Amino acid sequence: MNLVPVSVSDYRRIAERKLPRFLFDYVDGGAYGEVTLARNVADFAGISPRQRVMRDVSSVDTSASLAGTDCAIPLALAPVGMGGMLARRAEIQAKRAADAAGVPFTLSTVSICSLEEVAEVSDRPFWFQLYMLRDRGVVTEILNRAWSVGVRTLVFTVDLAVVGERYRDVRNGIAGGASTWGRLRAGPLSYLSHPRWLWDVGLKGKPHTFGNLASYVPAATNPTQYRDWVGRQFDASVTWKDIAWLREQWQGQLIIKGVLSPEDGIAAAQAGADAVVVSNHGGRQLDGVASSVSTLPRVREAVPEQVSVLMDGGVRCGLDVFRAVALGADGVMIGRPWAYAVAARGEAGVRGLLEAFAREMSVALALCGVTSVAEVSRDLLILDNDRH
Ligand code: HOC
Repeated sequence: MNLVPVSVSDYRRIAERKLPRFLFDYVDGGAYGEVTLARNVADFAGISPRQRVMRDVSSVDTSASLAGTDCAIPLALAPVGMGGMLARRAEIQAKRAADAAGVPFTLSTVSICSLEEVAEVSDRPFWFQLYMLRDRGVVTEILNRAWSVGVRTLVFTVDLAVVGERYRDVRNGIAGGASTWGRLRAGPLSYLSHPRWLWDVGLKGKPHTFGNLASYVPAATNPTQYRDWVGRQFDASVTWKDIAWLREQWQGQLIIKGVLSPEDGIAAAQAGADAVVVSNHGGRQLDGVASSVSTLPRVREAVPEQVSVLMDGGVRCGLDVFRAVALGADGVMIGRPWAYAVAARGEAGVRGLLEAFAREMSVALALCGVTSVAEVSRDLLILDNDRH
């Protein structure tokens, strides 16, 4: 099939063909029955834009500022764990594409490429995502490393005190038991059935390392050992007091990701967050919870005006970015879309995806009769309880 990808679902289809099953499922899957994963997408589709005509939309500007970073569209690439395995040094490819599109790239704690490697791509700053690890010394050291390579925006994930139960990962053996990695490395047949880059990824035959963690897990010989280490390090005792501690350690912008209730939005603001991300971790944590987009308006209403509100989960096109902004978001983050695109077509795929999002956002503004992001408001939507 020679599909020219134009939409996220196109990139997804190509990614599914190219990636080994366990890796595709890791990205594509959610928790339990994947109810929230589906809801995130479906709830966007239920939001109708209000078309307006004859309003001089000959010049449309999609630019915005997200937590202090100027962006060509109000969108940032979300952190994707093990994202670097989706293509050869995939996080580097995605960072290049994000630079070209003028949007921030967020590197995950559990990335394959390290902070230092990503910083070499360009002078354009990137965002860094961190979890609270039991070893606060490691947290402080990672923060210092991030700062010293130019990161000024920290995305701190708060919805992973424990890892959600993901049936696909359990079935595939990369969670909750037998190790796929061990099986994959076991013999020549399994070697041949997986793409070459998955094995060498520029590391000359060495196993994958989690770039940011390599020095803390020096004896690791395969990714399972990193996952085990990270699993043991997740601190389930963490509370908002720890965020106050973190606030003291980090002088840059602090974005708290994983808020799904107004009360938690308020608590994040009180702990010193500059921004919050309304998120259910892409439906990967507690299945059955509300979609991010349906929760967004209540969180926006609750948190003080000076705290930015972003959202992620279910954003699949530029029109969804428009919908989120109209519901009060300053912008969105996208995870799976860039993961599919980089797996499908590498850097060019992510560039193509981001160009499509920008075009679609621009069309949405124009056909709703406005020419800038600042003019986008709830009035440009028809919601269920509105009279048409
Ligand atoms: C034990 C390591 O955010 C995801 C990521 C990272 C999880 C790391 C688990 O898969 O949702």
